[in-house]
Order: sequence, then structure tokens, then C-alpha cells
Amino acid sequence: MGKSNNGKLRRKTEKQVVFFLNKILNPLAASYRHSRKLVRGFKKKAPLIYNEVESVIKSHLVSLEKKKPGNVKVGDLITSNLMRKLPNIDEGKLKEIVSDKQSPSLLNAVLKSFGATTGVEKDYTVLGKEKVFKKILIANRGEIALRVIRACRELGVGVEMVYATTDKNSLAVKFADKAYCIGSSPEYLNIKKIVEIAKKAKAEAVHPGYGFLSENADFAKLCEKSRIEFIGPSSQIISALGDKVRAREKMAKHGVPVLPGSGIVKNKKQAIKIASKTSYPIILKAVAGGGGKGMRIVNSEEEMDKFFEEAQSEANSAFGNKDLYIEKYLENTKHIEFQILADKYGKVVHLGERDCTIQRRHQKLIEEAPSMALTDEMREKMGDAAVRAVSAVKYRGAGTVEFLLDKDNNYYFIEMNTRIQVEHGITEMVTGVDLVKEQIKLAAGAKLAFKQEDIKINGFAIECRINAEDPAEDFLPSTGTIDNYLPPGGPGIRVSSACHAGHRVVPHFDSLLTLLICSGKTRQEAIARMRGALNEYMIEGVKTTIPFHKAVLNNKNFIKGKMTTSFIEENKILENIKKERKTRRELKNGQKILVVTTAVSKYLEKKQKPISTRQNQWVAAGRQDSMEQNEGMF
Ligand code: MV4
Repeated sequence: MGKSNNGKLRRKTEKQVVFFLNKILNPLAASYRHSRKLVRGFKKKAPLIYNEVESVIKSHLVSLEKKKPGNVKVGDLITSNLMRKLPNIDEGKLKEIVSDKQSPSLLNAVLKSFGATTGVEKDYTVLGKEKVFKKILIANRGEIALRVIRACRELGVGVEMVYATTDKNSLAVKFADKAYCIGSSPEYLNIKKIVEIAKKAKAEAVHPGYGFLSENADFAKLCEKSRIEFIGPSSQIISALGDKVRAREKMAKHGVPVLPGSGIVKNKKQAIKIASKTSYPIILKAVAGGGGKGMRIVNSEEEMDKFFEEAQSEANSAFGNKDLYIEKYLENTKHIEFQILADKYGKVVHLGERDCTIQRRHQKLIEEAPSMALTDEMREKMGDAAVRAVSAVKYRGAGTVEFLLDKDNNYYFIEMNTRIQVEHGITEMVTGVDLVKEQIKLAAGAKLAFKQEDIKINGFAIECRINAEDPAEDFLPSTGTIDNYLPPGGPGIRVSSACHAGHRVVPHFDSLLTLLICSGKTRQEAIARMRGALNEYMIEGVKTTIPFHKAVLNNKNFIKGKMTTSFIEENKILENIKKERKTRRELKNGQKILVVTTAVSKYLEKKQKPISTRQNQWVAAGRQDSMEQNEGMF
């Protein structure tokens, strides 16, 4: 390349860099995508003068500094501007780079922030002038309370919580900065009390978790009135989507497919009339519902006679609203839900789907992402529909759009959830995003920095919900104290739980104990890891659903990905567990001994007691050390 040519190219490049920098530093800069194109294009066009360009950027920074002498620290200004525009930037590192004129890595930092390098985890949102909250109050307990605490710690957000007396010794209460006792367990639903505490605590926002008040429009409304940010959509949107008939109508209007169905059904007579027109089987659903409460599959007029009032009263006691509506019932469907994120400025993206087909009595037990049932083409179509659904209602925050998928790959909107869901973790594993952190940032006014095309699904993740229930006894809830606890570990294993040895499982709440999530490059690898993790996992003192999960993870049809809504029945999973339980009983003690760590600690605990009461504690500790070193003793 000739000298003049080189010079020309350099001038052109300089121009591009200056242009790019101006874009970034300009508060009204064009989209991040445009900036990224510039950087990428430039790296491709002029790889040889890459470093020189960096020095151009640096000198640009220096000249800025010269133009604005005095107290203004242009370096800091640039750092904070870049922080506002770019995701995935480490503020400390950026400051270092900008202040060190010898450092050659500014461009790399910028490229990295754009995802040009292959990072494992990503931020999808950036906070502009808006600051993340100083303090959040958690209105929840257990696993999700701990999950939110962890997100707050990473964000540098103060985190306090409310708790019922039964949860006084829980991990979440211990890990929070401060916890306020609200009385007995039903007080988790006491809207006024919780908002009063949020005010007293000077919390800027309330995180409702899942369940409890997470989709309660009255709670969101009282938060709004009290100028406390409810971490979720507005009360108005919660109401609109909480009314399943309204939600269906809204979706249909925006081109999202829904099943043939009705508005509110006034009485049994009207129900029979509508059902005969729709043709049986139909499904009765609660207008204020969601999940499975108040739901009945109806095959005939006689069944309608039997089930209508039953469904009404179930809906009434679950939601305080007995209204029902009718939908055509689809057999052998799959339950596919799309995770979405929406910022306050109207931008919406989806993070792919979760397959939640394995359910029992409308309780999800195993979820996986991505779904084996979707091709890339269908994912794009359904994802588009999910984004349309969310955009239609001016949604904000994290949310889920649920679809049924039939044998012929037709999909139908069934409902939208406005909370962070129990199963959000599998999406985190395949997208590398921390959904709870993003949810909090979005509530604080962060902007989505990515476009749909930039979001990639990598690998595979499965979640097993481990409940304190006995799968051999019709999933009867099991209570008691966990006296032995050893969670699994290894690559691709994630345990999300507030469980520990000594944890008391009380009957006041739902029976979720721990979420076991396994990821891998492929579904096969994730399944293999899950099998291993389930075998390692030791929870003693209460019955758990681990035997159920083991049975499913070893089932041929599950391994092939052949699941529908009737998977558990068709594969006789519960029958197999009962058989297994009978033959396995004698093995149990032998298995226990294999777990050396817990066995040893138990042994030491028992051995030590009489010694430590007589002896000085230091001598006892020394004795324990020497026992641990001297393996021969055992
Ligand atoms: C349906 C359905 C068939 N047809 N709606 C909705 C909430 C979820 N918990 C179950 N739901 C269903 N709604 C129509 N019109 C079948 C189910 C269903 C189901 C769906 C996916 C996976 C497992 C299921 C088990 C029972 C019922």
C-alpha cells in the first residue's frame, strides 16, 4: 500500500472515529447498533492501524480535556457518558483505561461492551441519567427472596425485607440488611402493612417476587400512590392482563392467535349453549385466574352440569371472583412460554422460550429451554407474536407470554404473567443474562441496549422443581426439619434455594424447597448433569420430589423430547416411583454412608459432645483437627 493511500485511509479512519466518538458522547446518539456497526466495520477495514486509531481516540480525549480546562474532569465525563451508553462495561476498568494515556485497550473495552467478543454473561440494559435504587424492600420469602437479595448485592442496592414469624430464622432474613416482622404468615398479603413498612424503611422500590402480591393490582396501585416503585408493570397493566377475557380480546385485536372461546359466562345455561357451539371438549377457566385454579376440562353437557359450580366456587375462593370463561380444549398440547423484557420507552425484546409441558395438576415440575418442539422459524414467529402482545399493552419490565402449541404446530396465546417466574433461571442459563438484575434496572428506568437480532440462545438448560412433597403419596406436602442437607455441584449445576440443614418446612406456604438447574452445550449434556446432580442431592428430614425427577430424567420418551401435557400419566411415572420405593428401601442406609462428608460431620458431632462439655473449647478444636487429619481413625 502506497504512502498516500495509507494517509488517505488514515484520514478517513480518523474521521470515522471522531464521528463515532461524537455519536457516543452525544446524549442524543443514534442506536447502539449503529455505533457497533461503525466500530466493527472500522476494525475490518483498517486492522493494521487499529492501535493508531486508538491513539487517535486518546488524543481526541486529550484535546477535549484541553478545550475544557478547569474543574471539569473530562476523563470522568467521558467515563460516565460511556457508562450510560454501553452495556457490559466495568466502570473501574474504564476509568483506569481513560485516565492512562499509555493504555491500549479503550477500543477493546468499547468492542467488548458491544458484545463483539464472546462474553458468557451480558447486561441487556443500561441506566442513563437514572440511578438504580438505593434501597429495595422485598415482599416475599424463601428462594425468590434470596435470589433478589443476591441481585441487589451485585447492583449495590440496599435490601430489606418483611417476614412472618415462622420465617424468623430463614436464610433470606439473615442475609438481608434488615428485616421487619409482619406477624403471622397471611400477613405476606397485607398490602397496607407492607407499604407502611416500605415507607418507614425509606425504600425506593418494592420487589414482590413471585406468588403473594406479585400480580396484585391493588398492591401496585398503593405503591404508585405512595411513590414507591413497584418492580413490575403499572397497576393498570396488571389489571388489564389479570382479566383473562380482556387479555384474550386485546391479543386477538393485535394479531396474536387465541383459541375459540367466550367472554364471561353468566350461568350454567349460557355455558351449555356456548359449549355446544364451540363443540366439546371445552375448558372452563377463571377470568381472574391463571395457573390452574378454577379450571375444568368439560367433555359433555352432563359434565358441565357437574363441574360448572365447582369451578365457580374454586375460582371464588382462589381469586375472590367467581367469573368463568370458555375456551376450546386442545388435547396433547405443549406449554411454551416466551420471556420478554420491556423498557419504559417502548422497546421490547424476547429472550426465547421455555418448555413447561411437564406439569401435574397445573403445577410445573420440570422446565427446559430452548424447547425441542420449536424450529428457529417458529421461534421467530412466536417470539414476534409475544413481542407484539407485550407492545400492545405498553408493558414494562420482565414478563412472560404463555402459548399452547398443538400437534400441527399451531400456537395460541393463553395468558400473560406480569411477574418474574419461578423458572426464569433456565432462560438466564441460555442467554447469559441476569433477569432479576435487569428487572430491577428496568424499573429504575434503564434502557434496553440490545435489539432482537443481537440476542442469541446458547446451549440448553433444564430445571427440576424440588418440592417438599411425597410423589409416592400423590404429592402430599411433607413438613419437618431438614436434618441433613448436601447440595450437588460441578460444571453447569446451579442450585437456587433458601434451604439448609436445620431448615424447617412449615405447612403455611407452597412446598417449593429448591430449584435445581443444569445447563450444557446440548440437551443430552444437560440431562446427564441433571441425573448426576439428582443422585448427589441429599435432603433428609422431609420427603421430596427428587424420586419423581429421577424417574422422568430416565424415561425414554423424555430423553427423546417426546412430551405432551399427559406425559406423567402416559408414561406411568408415579406408578414407577411407587414400585421403586418398595425395592429401594433396604439400600437407603448404605447410600447414606457413601456420603462421607455428612457422615463424618455427624460422627464428629456425636463424638464431641461429651468431650467439649468437660474440656476447654480450644483443646476440643485441636482434637477435631487431629481427627480430621488422621483418616486412619475411621
Ligand atoms: C389449556 C389446555 C388446553 N386447551 N387451554 C393452562 C394453564 C396451565 N396450567 C394448564 N393450561 C391448559 N390450558 C386450552 N384451551 C391445556 C392446559 C393444560 C396443560 C397445558 C400445558 C401443559 C400441561 C397441561 C396440563 C393440563 C392442562
